[in-house]
Amino acid sequence: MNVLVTLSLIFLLATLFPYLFYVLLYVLIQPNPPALNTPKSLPSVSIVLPTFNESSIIEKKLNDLFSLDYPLDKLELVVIDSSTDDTPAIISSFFRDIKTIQLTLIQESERRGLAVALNEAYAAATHDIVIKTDCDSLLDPSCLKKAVSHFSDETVGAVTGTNAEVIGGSKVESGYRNVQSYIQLLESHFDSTFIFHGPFSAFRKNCIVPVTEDSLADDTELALNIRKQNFKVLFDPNIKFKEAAHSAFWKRRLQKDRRAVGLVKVLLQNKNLLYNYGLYGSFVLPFNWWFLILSPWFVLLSLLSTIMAIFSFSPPMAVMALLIFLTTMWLGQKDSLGPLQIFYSLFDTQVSLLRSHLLLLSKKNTDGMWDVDSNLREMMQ
Ligand SMILES: Nc1nc2c(ncn2[C@@H]2O[C@H](COP(=O)(O)OP(=O)(O)OP(=O)(O)O)[C@@H](O)[C@H]2O)c(=O)[nH]1
Ligand SMILES: [Mg+2]
Repeated sequence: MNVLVTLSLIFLLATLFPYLFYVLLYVLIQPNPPALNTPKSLPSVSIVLPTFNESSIIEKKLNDLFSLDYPLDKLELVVIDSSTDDTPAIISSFFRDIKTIQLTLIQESERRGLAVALNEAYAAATHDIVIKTDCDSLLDPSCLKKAVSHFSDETVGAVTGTNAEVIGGSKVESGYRNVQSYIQLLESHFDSTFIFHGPFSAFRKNCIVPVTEDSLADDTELALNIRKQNFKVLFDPNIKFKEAAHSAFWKRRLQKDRRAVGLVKVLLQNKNLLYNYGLYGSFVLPFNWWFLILSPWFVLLSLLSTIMAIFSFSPPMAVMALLIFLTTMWLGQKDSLGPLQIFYSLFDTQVSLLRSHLLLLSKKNTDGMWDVDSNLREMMQ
């Protein structure tokens, strides 16, 4: 067989191997979501909400928090706001006549980035369990009770949930989220999950340590720090939230590539955890290295060697193959690939990861501040 064809197959297999291995493990093990332990009484909870110019959706978010199935007098809302619009005024007026949820509104005189803001908000939270949520997400009313129930187990330090419905209906995002949920359930079954999600993460207050000030994956970094303190950090697919996302290729790059930079940075900064901390360091983290750091290069090498292999047989066929590839990509980002859509979702993830590597290599990653995506806010309305 042609060397290039062989190489192309090897790289393709190397890309798919961790996914196939996880599918096999999933079928063999059939992991269940972590069991819910009903607490004797519901504890008081602090909800941390960072806000930056969210005037278009903040009222919707506050109404969503008031719809949680939880005694509202046991909730404290800590808002850390860096807005230049009237977000804080809307929050103050919302709470003017409402006394059920206790409000702590911290206003920054200038924007210092999300991670810095969150460190301050976590320090201000007064209850033993702290929930972090984003403005541009909606929570299933049951998610707080479910998350709290996991903390009856003294070994649990943090809990996250799943994006069960993509606002705006992006199939690219929902395909990726489905795969991610299977991966996270398996990780949680073995030990702890790696990725934590901004729309809903729950932490044991006395485990919280400040995240790095330019972090672009604050939730994941905090969860990893909690795992380092030998607490389990769980994924429960029954804890559900909704978040908006795009399908269109270039619109997607704004949010997805930044998040990828954040995750890759957390992995690189914590290399020393590999092969420590039980199955977390010997199974969960190595596979995340494969998914997030090795796979994107295998995808690139696989594509290049395939095109070169076809070119070595027939140059016109190589051009044709390239056109077919580009058309498939174009259909994928339009959610029009039918049963093949899932492969495009995975490919899109690998594009983000590869771009994140290039950004990190060129030191062009950001200082922890970004423009809020107004299109996503419109979808949320
Ligand atoms: N206090 C504070 N909040 C921020 C800052 N940047 C973002 N936020 C808030 O943090 C939450 C998450 O920010 P997003 O912009 O939604 O981050 P994302 O979900 O990764 O990206 P997009 O939804 O694509 O914009 C939102 O509630 C924002 O309002 C900041 O610098 N300071
Ligand atoms: Mg967001």
